[in-house]
Amino acid sequence: MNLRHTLLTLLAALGLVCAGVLADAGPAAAAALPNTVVPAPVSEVSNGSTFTLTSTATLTSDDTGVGGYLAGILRASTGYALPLTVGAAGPGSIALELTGAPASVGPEGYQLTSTATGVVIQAQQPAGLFHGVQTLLQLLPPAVMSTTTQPGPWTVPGGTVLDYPRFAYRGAMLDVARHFFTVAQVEHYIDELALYKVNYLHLHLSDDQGWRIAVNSWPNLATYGGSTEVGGGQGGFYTQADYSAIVAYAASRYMTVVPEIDMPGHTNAALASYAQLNCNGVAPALYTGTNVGFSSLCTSLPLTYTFVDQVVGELAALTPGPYLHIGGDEASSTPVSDYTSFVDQAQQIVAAHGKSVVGWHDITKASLLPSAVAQFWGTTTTDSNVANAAASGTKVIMSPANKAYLDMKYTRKTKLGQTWAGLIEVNTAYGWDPGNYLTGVTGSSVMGVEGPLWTETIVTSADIDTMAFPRLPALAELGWSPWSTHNVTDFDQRLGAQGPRWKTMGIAYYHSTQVSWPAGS
Ligand code: TNX
Repeated sequence: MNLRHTLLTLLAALGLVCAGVLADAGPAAAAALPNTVVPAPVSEVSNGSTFTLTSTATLTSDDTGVGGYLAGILRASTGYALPLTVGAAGPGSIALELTGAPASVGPEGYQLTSTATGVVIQAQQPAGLFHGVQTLLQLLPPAVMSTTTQPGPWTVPGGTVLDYPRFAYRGAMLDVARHFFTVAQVEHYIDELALYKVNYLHLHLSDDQGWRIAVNSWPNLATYGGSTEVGGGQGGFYTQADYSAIVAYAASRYMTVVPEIDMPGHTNAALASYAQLNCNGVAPALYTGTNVGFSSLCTSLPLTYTFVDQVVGELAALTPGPYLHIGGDEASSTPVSDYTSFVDQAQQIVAAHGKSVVGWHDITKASLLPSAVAQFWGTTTTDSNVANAAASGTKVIMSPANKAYLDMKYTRKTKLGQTWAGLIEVNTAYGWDPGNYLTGVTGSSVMGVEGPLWTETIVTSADIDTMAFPRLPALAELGWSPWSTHNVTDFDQRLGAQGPRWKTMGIAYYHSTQVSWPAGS
C-alpha cells in the first residue's frame, strides 16, 4: 500500500466518523446515552441535551432518606450548598418524586429524565428512587464520588432511562466467621454493594472457626466461640446492638440482611463453646485451620433442638427481613438420614419464628416447606435434588461456585483466594444466564443471584475490594438487567467506566485485562 492510498483511506474513514458524529448529534436522534451505567438499564434514550449542576442548584425529594443520601454525596464532591426540600417534590434542579412513575417500574424500579434544565427521578417506592440515584451518580463524572471538593463541571447527559430489576433477589454474602470484619467494615461493603443495586446482604455468622453474633441464652458462643479466627487471630463478634446497627444501615441502602447460622456441620465453634452439645459430652478445641466437613451438631440429642430454637429465636427477633439461612452445606460427618431429619426440624423451627428458611442446596436432600429457598453452589449445570425441589416449588438463589464465588482466584497469579471451583476472570463471572443455567431450574424457580465471599484468605477491606471488584458488579448486572442487554463487549466497556469511580473512592479493585479501563484508572 503506498502513502497516497493510505492517506485516502484515512480521509475516507475520517469522513465516515464525522458523518456518524453529525448524525448522532441531532436532538431528535434516538441514540443511547453514554455507555457508563452498570447494571445495564432496561432502556435508555438520549435527547441530545446536557444538564449541568451549578452552585445555585436545589434538590427536592419525596423521601427524606434518599434525598439526604444524594445530597450528602453531591455536596461533598461539588462543594455546592444544594439545599434540600423534602415532601411535595416540586421543581428543583434534581427532583426525586414518588409520583408519576410508569406502573412497569414496580417496587424497585424508576424512571430518570434529564433535560437541559434538570433531572427528575420518579418511582413508586423509595427503593426505586434510591436505585435511580445510583444511575444518576453513574451519569455524572467519576469525581462526583470524591469525598473532597472537586472542580467539575458536573454534567448529566440528557435522556430518559426506564429501569427495573429482572430478579427480586440480588445478593452478596460476606463470611465474617473465617475472618471477622467490624461493623464499620461491613457498612463500608454495604455502601459499595449499593452502587450496583444489590438488595440482599447475606452474613455468614458462624462456622468452625468462629461464632460472630451474641446470643443471650448461650453466651459462650460469642465470648468463647468468637475468640479466634482462621490463622489464630483474635476474632470478634457482634453484640446484638452491633447486629441491629448493621441491619439498620443496610436498610438505609435498601438492602435486607439475611443472617446465616450454619448447621449441622460447620459448627466446631459452637461445639467448643458448650460440651453438652456434643454426643460424647466433650468439647473439642477451638479451630483455626481451613478444613471443612469435620464437625456436626449431635442430631439425636434433644438439647440440640432447644439450642437451635433459642438461637434462631433470638436472631429472628433481631431480623426484620423475611429470610433466615441455616447453612446445611458440607455436612460430611453427619449421616444422610440424620442430616435430613435435622433439616426437617430446623426448617420447622425457622418457620415457627416467622421466617422463610434458606439453605445451601444440600438441603434439597430433605423434603422442604413451600417457603424454603435453596442456594445453589455447585459446579455442575445439573443437580437432580435441586431440580426436583424446584419442580415442587422451591425457589433457588443461583451462586454456582465456578461463576459466582468471589473467593476464587481470577488467574493463577492472583495472590488471594482459592482455586477448587476454578479460576474466575471477569468475563467468566459475567458469562452465564442465571435464569437458564441449571437444568430444571428456570423461569419463576429462580429467585435471583448471589456472590458469596468466603474469607479463609481474606483479611482486610482491601482484600474484600480486590475479590469483589469487578466481579460483584458483573453478578449484580446478571441479577438486575434483562438478558436482552447481555453483551460482553458492551459490558467490559461499561465496567471500564467504573474504574475511575473506584479509584476516586479508594476501592482496591483488580485491574483485569479483559476490561477496557480508561487511561489513568
Ligand atoms: C465451600 S460453598 C464452602 C465453604 C468454604 C468455601 C471456600 C459452601 C456452601 N461451603 O465452607 O468457605 O467452599 O471456597
